[in-house]
Amino acid sequence: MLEKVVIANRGEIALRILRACRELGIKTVAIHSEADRDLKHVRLANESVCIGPAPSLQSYLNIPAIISAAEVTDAIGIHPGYGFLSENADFAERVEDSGFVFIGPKAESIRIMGDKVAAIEAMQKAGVPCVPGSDGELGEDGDTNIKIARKIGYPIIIKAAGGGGGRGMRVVHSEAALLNAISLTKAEAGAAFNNDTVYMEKYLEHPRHVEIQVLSDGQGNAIHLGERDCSMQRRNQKVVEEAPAPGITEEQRAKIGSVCVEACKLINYRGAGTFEFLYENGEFYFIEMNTRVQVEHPVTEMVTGVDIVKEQLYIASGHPLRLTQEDIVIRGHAVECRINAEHSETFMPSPGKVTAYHAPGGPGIRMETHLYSGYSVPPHYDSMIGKVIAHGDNRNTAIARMQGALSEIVIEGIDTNIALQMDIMKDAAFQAGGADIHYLEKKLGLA
Ligand code: MV4
Repeated sequence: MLEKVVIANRGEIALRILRACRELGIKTVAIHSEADRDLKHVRLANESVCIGPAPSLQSYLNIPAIISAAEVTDAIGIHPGYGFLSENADFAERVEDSGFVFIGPKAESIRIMGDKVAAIEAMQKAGVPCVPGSDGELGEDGDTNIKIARKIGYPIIIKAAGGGGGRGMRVVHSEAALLNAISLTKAEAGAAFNNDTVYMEKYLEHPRHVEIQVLSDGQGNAIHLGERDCSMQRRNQKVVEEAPAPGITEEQRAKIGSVCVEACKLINYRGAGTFEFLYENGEFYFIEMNTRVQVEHPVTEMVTGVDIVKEQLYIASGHPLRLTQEDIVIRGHAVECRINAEHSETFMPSPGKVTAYHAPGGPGIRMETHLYSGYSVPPHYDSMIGKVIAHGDNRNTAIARMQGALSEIVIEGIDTNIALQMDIMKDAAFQAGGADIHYLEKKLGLA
């Protein structure tokens, strides 16, 4: 097992990683920016290293500073968490080249999955169902692209190969708009990702976002931990996630799960990963693979009893997978509400001093946050300050427990989205289950 790990992240996920390391007897090094000296995990870590000023580019994205921190503390591994450098193949490569263990996939896997055209090609080869599309990048010839779009059928969506997470996409409803849309999307992709490669897919108009969690040891063993429904989102930011996905049957779960497991074995994937699907009319369509632990991993942990971060650490230390597919049984239902420091109407970030904080509790309630009374939320980073997760024997119990937990939380001194979360929990469409990815934006009047 890894003796000492650098936690190359901040906030709630840094605390989550620290807790998993602590449980395994792994020493922890908290790297932090000058603005994050007072983060909870920095106080709890065995060692801490200030790696630079507040701006992310000079701290959490500063590769030499992070690797230097690992050197001066004589660490063995580096855990990137999510966001920041977690899906940066160059970082993974430089970590490994510097003699440290990158707690995640091999750089090559990150690189392939970061190129959405290569990712889709790899998945098609592995028999993973994908969205009907251009089967590769679009060329320069307009007539060819018009023919491809005709074959797919409008509406289509043009996507940047270097994009993902909603960046660099454009929906096209008619042939007349196609060629201009392609050149616009290419120009935007070139500017944003330094890669103007684009591809085309059939645009699914009312899909749900259902994703499959996998664990794969890179030694031939892989399992899936079921699915999560992440359709409650606003501007490509997930707001509520849940497991299992309402309405997905055991048979569907076993089928799509085993397809993802076989794909992991084929590409020799190492670590935790998530296959992102659009789900519409009973069918799954692969769109992207995430090569990191995700914000919403706790809902899967609550229904399977698996500690995903601990499994990441075991896999990174070279252990073959400790779990078999037979070990994975989905029990009950879990819902996660993300808690953001944001204004309830404008959604503008609301940093500042938390003058009072009281955690929720009770059966099935889990609060993942680095907040404490007196902590000041800095303005430099993402506005998510925590997640409430509620587990119950069934979905209704999980929701009822979530409503209770949301009513107990006290966060004074800053604005939060707790009122919005309460509103969603009592929304009829949410309670019915199976709302599509556009539902919340329509409810908020953004569509
Ligand atoms: C799509 C789609 C509809 N049809 N692809 C958004 C981010 C990235 N995960 C891909 N996304 C989408 N791809 C096809 N062919 C709709 C979306 C989409 C979306 C997907 C999942 C969750 C939220 C979303 C919000 C807007 C658009």
